[in-house]
Amino acid sequence: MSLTLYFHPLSSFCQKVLIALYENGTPFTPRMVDLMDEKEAAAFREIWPIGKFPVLRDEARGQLVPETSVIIDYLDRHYPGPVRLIPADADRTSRMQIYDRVFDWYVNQPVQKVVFDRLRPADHKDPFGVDEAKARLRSTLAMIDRDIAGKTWIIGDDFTMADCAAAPALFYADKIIPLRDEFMNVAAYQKRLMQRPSYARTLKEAKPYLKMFPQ
Ligand SMILES: N[C@@H](CCC(=O)N[C@@H](CS)C(=O)NCC(=O)O)C(=O)O
Repeated sequence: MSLTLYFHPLSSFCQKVLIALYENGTPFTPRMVDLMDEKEAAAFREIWPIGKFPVLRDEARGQLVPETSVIIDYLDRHYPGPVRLIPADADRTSRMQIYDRVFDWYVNQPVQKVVFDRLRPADHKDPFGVDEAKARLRSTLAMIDRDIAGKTWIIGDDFTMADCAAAPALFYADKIIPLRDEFMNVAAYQKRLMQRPSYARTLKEAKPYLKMFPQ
């Protein structure tokens, strides 16, 4: 098999790419990496010195592809399937890209800040940074709540890369700011995402690891 994905099932960014792969039934070899294990983390840094996953290796084309949005774009170009996650129309692509970044940087990133702070030693906590992250998350969710009203997926009727980014980001955001309490439209969107077979499968595979999520 040409494609290998370095990933962990619990990681929201890795889930974004798994959804894309499952949407199109793209064959790949899953290579699980435990970044908590020093040896595995060091070996992974030999492959990608930035040390963040997921990373896709394509033996057939001799390419190493890091960064979720780049990976999904790469898959769309070189391993296209029935579901085109990058719209053909340039204006729709721009809207999709905006939301892809919104979910990565203004939902997923603040969620990571809050979650990773829970793992820090007691004398290295960053309560100010956590409050900032929660404020950022809340204002972003308010914007999404307005924008998703009346739509099925984030840019309309078609499921795109931005929805791949949204699914895990909102799943974890809900654990920090319960969506149904404040953001009804986002909560309904998140429910649709959970029912999407590609994400339902991703979540099922993550389930055995969910106990590692710091509450
Ligand atoms: N911009 C990156 C973000 C990837 C990312 O933050 N991955 C997390 C896991 S969800 C990670 O590798 N964290 C480990 C670390 O920061 O050392 C992408 O889109 O691929």
